[in-house]
Amino acid sequence: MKTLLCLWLLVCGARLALAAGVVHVVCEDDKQQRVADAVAWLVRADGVTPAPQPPPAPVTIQQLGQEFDPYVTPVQVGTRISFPNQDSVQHHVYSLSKAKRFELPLYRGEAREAVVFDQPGIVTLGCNIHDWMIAYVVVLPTPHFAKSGADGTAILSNLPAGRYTLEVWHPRLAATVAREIVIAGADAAPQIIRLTLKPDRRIRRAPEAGGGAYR
Ligand SMILES: [Cu+2]
Repeated sequence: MKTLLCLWLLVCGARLALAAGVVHVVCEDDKQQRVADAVAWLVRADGVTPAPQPPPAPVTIQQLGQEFDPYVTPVQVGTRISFPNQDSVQHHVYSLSKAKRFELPLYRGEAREAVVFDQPGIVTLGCNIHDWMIAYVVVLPTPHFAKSGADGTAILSNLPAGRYTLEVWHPRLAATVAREIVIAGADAAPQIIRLTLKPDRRIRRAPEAGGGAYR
């Protein structure tokens, strides 16, 4: 009987160790309203380098209706991003951020080249022609990341068991929010993250551009 119990514990333990964990990160503001466009990611607390990953899949940030779409794009370091312009007007996409400085001079349709985001950090995108156009690329040193949807939830999945630092960023946060979490099995407890957001200071879209209010 004792042997059977030991065997059962062993099997369960092995299954726990192999189980890929999932964490729901629920982002709320000070009024308990759900917050979209927050980026949540996990970094291993033990400093162990994750097993080599295949190169991250390329990503697209388009310009449509004289806005960037999507507004926030999290990627892993090394990701190649293309910036197709779907509008009839030309755009001039640039970044002055330390993590990636680049410029794609005036163009329509496909940009001349994709841009590789090779350093971690927050990259702010702008357009030289349209001051209201702004977007963010969050370049992360981990494959474990997700962005919150309209329900404020970012779902991190396929997580090996272990201790992690969970970090959350949003364009209107003064500083990244961090906490330690443990992934022990398939279902970790949801993480409710309270974000103290600064006022939205995005420039109003020029009236002659049409389309009314910016989103
Ligand atoms: Cu533009």
